[in-house]
Amino acid sequence: MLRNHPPPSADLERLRAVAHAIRRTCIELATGKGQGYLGQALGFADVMAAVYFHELRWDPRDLDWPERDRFVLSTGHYAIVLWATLAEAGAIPREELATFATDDSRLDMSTLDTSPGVEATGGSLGHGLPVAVGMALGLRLSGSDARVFCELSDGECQEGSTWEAALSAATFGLDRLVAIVDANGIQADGEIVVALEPLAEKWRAFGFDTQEIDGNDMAAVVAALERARARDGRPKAIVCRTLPGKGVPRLERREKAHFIRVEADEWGAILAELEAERARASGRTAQEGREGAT
Ligand SMILES: Cc1ncc(C[n+]2csc(CCOP(=O)(O)OP(=O)(O)O)c2C)c(N)n1
Repeated sequence: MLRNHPPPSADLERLRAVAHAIRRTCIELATGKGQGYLGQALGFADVMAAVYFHELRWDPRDLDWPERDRFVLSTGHYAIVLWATLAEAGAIPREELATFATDDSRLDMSTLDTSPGVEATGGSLGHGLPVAVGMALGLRLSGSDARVFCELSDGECQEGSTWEAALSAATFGLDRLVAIVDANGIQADGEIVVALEPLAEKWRAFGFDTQEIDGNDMAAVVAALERARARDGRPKAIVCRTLPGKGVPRLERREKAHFIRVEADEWGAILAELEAERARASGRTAQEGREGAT
């Protein structure tokens, strides 16, 4: 029951299994279209699993529940990972995934105002944090204790509007606001073109209580989310270093991972690599557990 917040302790293995299922669905969705924004979705799947299955106060059966925490997906083109996450939680029917990116579907390549579980559309980059700041202020003014989580990309940290919103968040002491930056090191044509580093230092300088973590390490993601619960008058930022294509070695090595298009017969190999990697990672975790016990 996800309304009961927070669970007493993180079940990391369960969250890793959820992240794996999210990745598998993302690949299936991209396979159906022969292409998609898959690299960043695979990279961000661990964070999505931890946010939706551990941290967020929400009800998959009632996405408009007024007391829900808000999750703003600022990068609309990450939609595929949101659809996969919502389907995993039962918030959208799995059959509906078959409509992905077809005319009149609620589930498009980017978020729509008609899409389920979308607090704000995000196709035009740099708007998510400003909207999230407004939401956090509005919720506080109305006496709500709901929190606002805002995903944003490293590319969006090149937008002035992001930093204007950050200044406001700190000025207004929005400590129920958590900016989750997917620092995956890429933007449209490959590597980041306008220097961002040291990125965490920038968030700190703007008044955010900032953590910098490996966003593909489930234990680190859960610990950071839990630490970000502190009511200390400061907005929170979690800079997540993630690997585009995570979980599929041939995609992890790919130079251009922003938009992935492969030959029709390669999708099967991509899914097979995901399953093999998961088996390897589970084996490693079990081995570490045994060694830890001795
Ligand atoms: C304001 C705005 N400018 C440009 C674009 C076009 N655009 C879409 S995705 C993208 C790449 C941005 O990089 P990042 O946000 O880091 O995303 P990633 O490559 O990790 O998916 C760009 C420039 C846009 N959607 N909105």
